[in-house]
Amino acid sequence: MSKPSRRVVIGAAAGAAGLAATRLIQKYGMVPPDHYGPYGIGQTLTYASHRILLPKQTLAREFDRSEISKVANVNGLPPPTDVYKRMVSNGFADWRLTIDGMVTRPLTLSLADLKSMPVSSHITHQACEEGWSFIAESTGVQLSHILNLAGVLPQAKYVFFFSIPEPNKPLGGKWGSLDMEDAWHPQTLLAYGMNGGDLPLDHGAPLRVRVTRALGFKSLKFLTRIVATDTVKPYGKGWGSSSPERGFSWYGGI
Ligand SMILES: Nc1nc2c(c(=O)[nH]1)N[C@H]1C(S)=C(S)[C@@H](COP(=O)(O)O)O[C@H]1N2
Ligand SMILES: [Mo]
Repeated sequence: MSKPSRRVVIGAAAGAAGLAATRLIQKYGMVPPDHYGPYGIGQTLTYASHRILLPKQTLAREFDRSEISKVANVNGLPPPTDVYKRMVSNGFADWRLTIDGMVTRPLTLSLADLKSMPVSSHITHQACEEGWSFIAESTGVQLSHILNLAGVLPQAKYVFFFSIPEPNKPLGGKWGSLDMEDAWHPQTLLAYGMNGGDLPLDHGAPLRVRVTRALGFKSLKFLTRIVATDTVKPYGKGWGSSSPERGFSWYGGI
């Protein structure tokens, strides 16, 4: 039998080290849902090292009002549906947000309900993986407030978000999820306002999530439903969001 080449030996050693790291990471629940997706071990190492090494609940930098960008780019237009157009034409009076899954008190909230809750806002930087970014003020309700109202069970591991349906999209529209660290993070908002006005249609009206420590794609727009769950499996390919199914990662942390 010929000796295995140097490359094979190094490859095998790296593979074994990767496997050992994966086991350890699995033990501590640090495997991102798209570990088995196109990004594999790389995503696991990024996610696990962020969650292990970075202090919990660090705040993203906040800016001064004078630093708000003159232009805010848009990625992802409103659902091109009659249902959405009708919602727009009556000021989203019929729009509802449902919160269910692993909660003790499922909720159905109107925009007025959300606006009557304690207001939270921040001026932060939002960056898209496509290479542009802007600074904007987001105003809304802390997601943690809603999670407390709904009584999220301690076993929940993820909070899923679903956008208002669009035709011809898997699961009827964009969807995604946050782990509990990002979900409970004090800057994570359910935002209905931007730069002092209502959230513009293009930026996700009537409600979007704003996640300050992640790339823009984690900040799902046009929300309609929030689900607390301990498993990513029932949704799509089980990679935690529609993004890894389109070639992006799940985590997106920066
Ligand atoms: N429903 C929905 N949410 C979405 C998107 C989308 O296409 N549909 N695009 C995402 C991406 S890639 C980015 S960068 C941000 C852009 O937010 P903005 O349009 O307010 O700048 O929204 C995210 N949320
Ligand atoms: Mo993006």
